[in-house]
Amino acid sequence: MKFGTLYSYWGNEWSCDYFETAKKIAGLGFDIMEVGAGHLISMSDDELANLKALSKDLGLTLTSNIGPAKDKDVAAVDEATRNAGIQYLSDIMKAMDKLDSRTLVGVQYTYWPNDFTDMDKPAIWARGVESVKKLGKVAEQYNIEMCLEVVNRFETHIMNTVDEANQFCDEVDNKNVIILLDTFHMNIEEDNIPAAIRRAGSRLGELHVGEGNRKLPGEGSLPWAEIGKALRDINFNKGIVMEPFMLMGGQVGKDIKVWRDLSEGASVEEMNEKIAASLKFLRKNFLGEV
Ligand SMILES: [Mn+2]
Repeated sequence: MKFGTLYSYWGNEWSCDYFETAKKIAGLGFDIMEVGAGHLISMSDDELANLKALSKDLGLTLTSNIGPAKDKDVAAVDEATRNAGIQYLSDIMKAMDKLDSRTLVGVQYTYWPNDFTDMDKPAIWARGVESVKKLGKVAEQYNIEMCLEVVNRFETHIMNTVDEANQFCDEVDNKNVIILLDTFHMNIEEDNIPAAIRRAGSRLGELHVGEGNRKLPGEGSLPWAEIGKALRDINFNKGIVMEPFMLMGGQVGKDIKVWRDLSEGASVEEMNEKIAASLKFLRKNFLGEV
């Protein structure tokens, strides 16, 4: 298993200096930096090549995370919107190839967050499957795994459980289209988190980790030792990526709905200490040392 974090831990906007952040993340002992996939298409070929080179030097793997906006919804009723979504995600995968980022995660089967104005789930689902079939071909071409993220009921009505994700992937039927599970979302929707991980099995392409309130693993009450046991049972050897959201304000605070300071006034040094302690905690639990 490799361990990583989303780039946005230290800020409250969906942006950062990836070069500085990569050094910080590697310095804390992580193996993976998860970047905002949407940022990649506005980076020049030189920037992508430089970030690729830096990440190789640091020993960091880069994964890419996307929740497309409504005007790029691959499951939209409107064909032009669906095509715009397919084009957008294809452009992202092209940029990921230049960066040598081989894992695309997020709500790629529709848009995020959903506003629940269209409640025809079967029709949205069917259009999503058709579009993701096309995207799967692009993913194959670039040797990328698309990991469809299962999110909770407040963010989408399309895919809330691992069983729905397995069904969706069965219908897409492409080995490059697999699943991302996230402990924060599973805590809301699944009966049993370790059992859900076992049901994803070899289709689990990445795991997002965070407590039920999106604080760092180890700061809450999710069953981390049992989650680690389930991961070892399925021989999981891919990315475990933290998505901690503790700071108020900005677009992140608004999108994630952080209405109080979950960091409890932590300084940058204390933020670094907290995430390093969480990484140590996760390695211990997931690698079976407890
Ligand atoms: Mn997530």
